[in-house]
Amino acid sequence: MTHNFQAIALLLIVSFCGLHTANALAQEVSAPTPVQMDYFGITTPDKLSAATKRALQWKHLANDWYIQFQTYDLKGDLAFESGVVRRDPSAVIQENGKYYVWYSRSVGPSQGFGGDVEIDKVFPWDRCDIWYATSTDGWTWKEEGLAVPRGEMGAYDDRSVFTVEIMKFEGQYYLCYQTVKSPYNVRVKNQVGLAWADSPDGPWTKSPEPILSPANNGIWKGEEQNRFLVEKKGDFDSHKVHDPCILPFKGKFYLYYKGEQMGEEVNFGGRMIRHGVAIADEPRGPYIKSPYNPISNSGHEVCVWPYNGGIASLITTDGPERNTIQWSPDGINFEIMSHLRDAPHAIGLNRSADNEKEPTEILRWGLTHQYRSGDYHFIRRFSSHRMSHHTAKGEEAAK
Ligand code: AAL
Repeated sequence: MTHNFQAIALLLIVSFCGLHTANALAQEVSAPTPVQMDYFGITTPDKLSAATKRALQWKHLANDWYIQFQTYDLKGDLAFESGVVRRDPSAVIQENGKYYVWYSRSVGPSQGFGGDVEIDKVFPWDRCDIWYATSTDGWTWKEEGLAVPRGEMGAYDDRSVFTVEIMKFEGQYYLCYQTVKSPYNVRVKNQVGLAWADSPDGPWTKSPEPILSPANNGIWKGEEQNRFLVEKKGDFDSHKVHDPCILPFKGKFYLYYKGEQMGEEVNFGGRMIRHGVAIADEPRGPYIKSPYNPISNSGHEVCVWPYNGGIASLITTDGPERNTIQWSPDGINFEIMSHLRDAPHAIGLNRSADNEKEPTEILRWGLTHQYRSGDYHFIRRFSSHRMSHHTAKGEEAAK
């Protein structure tokens, strides 16, 4: 008797939920037009699967933002070198008849956070300095040496300077990069520093203070070195501001960055990483964070470029919108323009490209990094090509 009652109750609940869901979905889409039926290959217009209902709501995305990537080894000093970490290449700029790139460089293996963080190297990007290299063809690189070293003991950048980007503006060169102050424990806050020079070969003058810091409104729970224990998470960038990239835009300077939050969570099968922007009237700042932050709900390393009066952004690695290219008319409100199969990480764009030629021209080639092991990372080259149709081998010739 009890069992019967439970079974009937369950049946009622299930059928109510089923009906409710089916009705809700049915109300969301109107009947497909004959053109839609042909395009989506719909057989029975009154029997639409959930996937077909979603497809009927797709925005039409033209194919001119869709690309596929290949990656290659570099030659010369940037080829993989045992015992040396080279990673997070900046954009490539062309000066004095050569390409220039800056990157994070450190030596030796990392020990992680299990030992004494005062002595150990906790990450491959810990105890880094910023080095640079030049090349005439973008394939064979000559390491030129140190560009920006870590600061002196007690400075905001005394532990590591890394993940650098380059901007040239009115004859001046600007490097913006991540900074960490010792001790590098799991709760340490990361900031952004800036250095400037009259020549890409330096000498570089460092800003005495960071130009960007994490939001100060998260609250750690207890004293334990545990970055997941919080009373309050705070803003999307309450823990770290990473991957800075400054673009001149609409008469101002837009500093795009990745935020990490105190008490970071995992969502949509990846880390909960988002991007923000801070805007200044002058290249050296002060940079004021946009009240619209975060400006992405996905992504990892920042990869942004000007296009058609707005800003384009390649979103990789984390979040529901990973592997998309997005575009925004105002540098803040981004819409998805294409979904990609995959994308290289930590891209250094070729800023000497004609970025207005087509949406993804700036991605025809550039630099990226790859992990050889947990300890050693090296810089590689990528290229991309547009794909607007798919043919089998020999299919074109057979026409
Ligand atoms: C990268 C970047 C930042 C992080 C680390 C080095 O992918 O997001 O630079 O700090 O990893």
